[in-house]
Amino acid sequence: MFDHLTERLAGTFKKLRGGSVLSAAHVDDAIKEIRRSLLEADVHFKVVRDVCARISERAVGQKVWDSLNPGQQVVQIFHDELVELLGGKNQQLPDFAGKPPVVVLLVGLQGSGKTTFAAKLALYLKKKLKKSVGLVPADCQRPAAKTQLQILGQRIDTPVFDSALEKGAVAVAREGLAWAAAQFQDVVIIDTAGRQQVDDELMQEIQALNHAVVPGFRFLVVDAMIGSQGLEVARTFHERVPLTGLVVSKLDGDARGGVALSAREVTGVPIVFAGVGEKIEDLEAFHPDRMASRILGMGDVMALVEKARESISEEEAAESAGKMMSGQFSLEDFRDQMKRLRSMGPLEGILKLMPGMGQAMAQMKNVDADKEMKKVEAMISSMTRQERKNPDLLNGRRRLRIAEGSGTSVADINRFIKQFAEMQKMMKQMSKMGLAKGLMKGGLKGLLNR
Ligand SMILES: Nc1nc2c(ncn2[C@@H]2O[C@H](COP(=O)(O)OP(=O)(O)OP(=O)(O)O)[C@@H](O)[C@H]2O)c(=O)[nH]1
Ligand SMILES: [Mg+2]
Repeated sequence: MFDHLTERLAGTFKKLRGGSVLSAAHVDDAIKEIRRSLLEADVHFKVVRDVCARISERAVGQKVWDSLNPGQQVVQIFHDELVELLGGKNQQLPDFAGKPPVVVLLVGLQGSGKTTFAAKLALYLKKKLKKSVGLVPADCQRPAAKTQLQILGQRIDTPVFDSALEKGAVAVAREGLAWAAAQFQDVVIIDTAGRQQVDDELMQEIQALNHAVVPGFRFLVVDAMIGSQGLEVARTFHERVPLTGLVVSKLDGDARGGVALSAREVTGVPIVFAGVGEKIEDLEAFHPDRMASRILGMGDVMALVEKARESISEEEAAESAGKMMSGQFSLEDFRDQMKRLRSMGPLEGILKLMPGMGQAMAQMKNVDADKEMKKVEAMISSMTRQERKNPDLLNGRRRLRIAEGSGTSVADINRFIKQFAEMQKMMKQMSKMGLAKGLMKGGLKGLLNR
């Protein structure tokens, strides 16, 4: 998601340089690209207009900070603006507290991922919040929906109400609520029917449901692929049943996910969860900060750390993330990291998360990444310890020796060293932009201990 935007912005900001005050020309140049990219990412044009206006207002006339060039500064401003737009830095997940059973009503268009999310949420509530959960199929349009939920419920060992679908959604929901209360469940999740488009009949049904069961939480599930029409969908649902949260599903796909920005902006309610796959475990808390960083081509360092945590020890993960962020990442660290990466699974997915790699990947489309990695490993292994610590030592003679030792060419080595230097630079920039501080200040530790 957002990959194209990332590439586009990286290109633009490379062009922006110099000057001690941000000029309107600097900013305009960047904004033009940002506008185009956001539109291409399916962000609704009104949202695009607003955010671009906000950025230029904040940016023009600002003094360029000592450590940043104008391009980076516009990125920083845009980053902050995007984080705000997506919900701010300190967004918290709902606690699902209240007088039991707390009712969660799920609404959304057909195929948006409601039923899947019902099961995902149930699993999350059970595992993370230690709640007892009941599922109520109230989709009376499509009888198969009940079976679908029953199968999912069985898989996560969660009771599913045996709805009498012929009675209609409102009666089913009422009975389901009574059933959950009788079983002393903490939370009851009601899965509703979808429609291909927002139509009045559907809206009346969910309004009636809303009155009948008085949900504490009303979530709209939107498919990341819906495009800019997502804005209207979100607006309409929100007008009929005031939403308390948004869930964006299918963020694992190719969709650029601009709908996240649009729906959030038009409803003002937080995006709480992200669906990232078809499996019941594929649910994540929505992180505005992460998403914004990703948009700006900084890579998704947090996700990388999380992924790393699964396959390496916590100390190792913390250490290498710390080094990365402080810009003291040596070739030796890089080689160690690569070995670990290879044990983590499909390389492409991992590389996408690394700062600056989005662009590199685009150039690498036809390259066998695993073969390349082995080559790089061989190169690093043929260097002396000192060379690995300080690549500046690598003069022509040394490069020739390494090429011979690793079965590669001097050109290969030159290219790799250049790429590595760029990666290091990118990491340093990221840490300057404050990302490192936030990460190290508890963020990382908290993440690792979760
Ligand atoms: N890749 C991916 N697929 C998803 C995700 N969430 C749901 N799906 C798939 O999307 C399709 C529709 O999901 P459902 O949960 O049945 O959607 P729904 O909103 O309940 O659909 P209706 O009940 O027909 O309105 C299914 O094939 C799901 O496996 C996700 O986060 N990622
Ligand atoms: Mg369904």
